[in-house]
Amino acid sequence: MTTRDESYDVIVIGAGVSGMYALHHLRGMGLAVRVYDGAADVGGTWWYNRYPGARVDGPGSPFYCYTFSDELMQEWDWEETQSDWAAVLAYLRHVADKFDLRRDIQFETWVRDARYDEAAQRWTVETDRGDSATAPFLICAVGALSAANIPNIPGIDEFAGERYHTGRWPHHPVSFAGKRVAVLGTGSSGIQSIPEIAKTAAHVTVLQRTPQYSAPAANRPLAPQEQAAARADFAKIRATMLANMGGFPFDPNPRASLEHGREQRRALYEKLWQRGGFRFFLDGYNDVATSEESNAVLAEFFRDKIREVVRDPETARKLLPDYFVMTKRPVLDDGYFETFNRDNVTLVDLREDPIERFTRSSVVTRSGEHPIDMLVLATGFDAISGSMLRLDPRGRAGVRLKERWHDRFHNYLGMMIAGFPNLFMIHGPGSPGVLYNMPLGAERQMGWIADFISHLEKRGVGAAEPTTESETAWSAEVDGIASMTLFPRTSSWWTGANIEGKPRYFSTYLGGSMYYARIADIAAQGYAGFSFEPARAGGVAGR
Ligand code: N01
Repeated sequence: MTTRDESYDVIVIGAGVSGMYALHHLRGMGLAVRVYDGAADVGGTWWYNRYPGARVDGPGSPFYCYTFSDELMQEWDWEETQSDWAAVLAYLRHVADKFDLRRDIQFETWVRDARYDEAAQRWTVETDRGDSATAPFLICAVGALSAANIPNIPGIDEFAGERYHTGRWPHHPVSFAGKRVAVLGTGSSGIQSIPEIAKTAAHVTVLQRTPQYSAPAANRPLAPQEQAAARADFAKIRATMLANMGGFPFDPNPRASLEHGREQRRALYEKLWQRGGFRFFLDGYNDVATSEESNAVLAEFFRDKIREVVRDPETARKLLPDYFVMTKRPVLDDGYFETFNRDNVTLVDLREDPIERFTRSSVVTRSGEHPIDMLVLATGFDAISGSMLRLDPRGRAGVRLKERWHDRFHNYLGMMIAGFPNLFMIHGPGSPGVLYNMPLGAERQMGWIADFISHLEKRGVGAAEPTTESETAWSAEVDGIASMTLFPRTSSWWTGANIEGKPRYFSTYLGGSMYYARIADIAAQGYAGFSFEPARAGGVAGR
């Protein structure tokens, strides 16, 4: 075990998409940066989520990537429209090689403590390897979907068969052949993995608490001319991405549902369904997430599709969702509903037939016992705030983040927290995070953070943090935007409903690209809403 005690300008926690970019950007400013990550290599979420069927399930390649380097864009070939985890990880490894990132990243190292020293105006982190390091700035690139949710169900730890969580999938091959597998959870991860598992398993028992609106992923090879067109036009495409609400390369959809009658709407949905992909959710009508009536037409369209595909009417009935479409994270699938027509797949609706307990070799629901050899937990994450709370940094006066966030994830601009000076979050609560193109969002937030650090350096500021008043105003803005939509009205991981005891509110900034105009404006006002403390010794970066 190595023991070091070192000082840097910036410490970054996490070497996923955000942390890798943070390192590259800060290094370009001449700052000394140390990155820590618990995994053995770069990739973050893509390092861990390697379950069968794991693919990009948003608007896909070639736009789920960094945009900061034209050379990178020109040289990397994507093979499919919905890249699988291995392809995304290969890309991220290439980025690490190209920009020589690994020399400043310490892998297989878990940061177990981060605390602020008010006198020194520095953060100190301690790792499970016995290292400690200090820096005036701490950037938490800890992932919005990183802290696995392991349900607390009686007997679950007594189950003696193989057990895997999709977000912690093992690196050794997992065989389903001849096995009776139960999959708990039907979010994106469950819906991507169930059809794959069913191909070879002896039997799959799908344990569903909430049915999903899932659209065809329509993954296909990316034609060389599509890739070439994206490269040739990348500057223009990037400008479109920056302007788009979700950070994607499309123009805004101007069509409101009022323009069309019910049958016309269904005809448009049918056309979009045949094309498939994430744009199914975006290219119909722009008021689906705000108008109950518009939403209801799309919901019924989905339910009809499920009834058409699933042959057993009782199974189809259990698969019909009954909440507003899009108010849980939209899901894409490759033959999910068709899987229920296989003889080796059974659906258990946990709302009618709840789990009572696990035994060494089975899951017992109210209606009886289901013998199983393997349990796949596709139960998601303590999302958005969970990985920050797992880190649980200590700010001024040793106050823990868990105390500060016991009722709400108080923050300003989704990046900073009162009482935790010079600590920045990427994709934290209060930012567009999970509702924005995440690599692009990481670049844009990091650009703002870097400018802020330069500003502090130039002015001899030692500690900067938001005022609690500006946090309150930001909370009101986040809530105000969410309340104009149907999103907060559904129980989802977006609202914290999947984790017992978690504050229940829609914590993501739903204004999309508007957010970047807001934070630029705050910067232009001389960083309004922050309080500043002069540097005590050696300047802010201690250099
Ligand atoms: O997790 P989820 P996920 N008893 O929280 C159920 C992104 N992603 O890993 O809906 C019974 O969505 C839970 O039920 P309910 C994407 O943003 C991206 O699938 O809470 N059931 C739900 O069905 C996605 O949205 C990609 O009632 C329990 C499921 O488990 C996000 O990650 C791929 C339960 C969890 O679904 C999370 O997706 C995959 C319990 N105690 C994911 N606890 C790509 O782009 C939970 N559930 C590649």
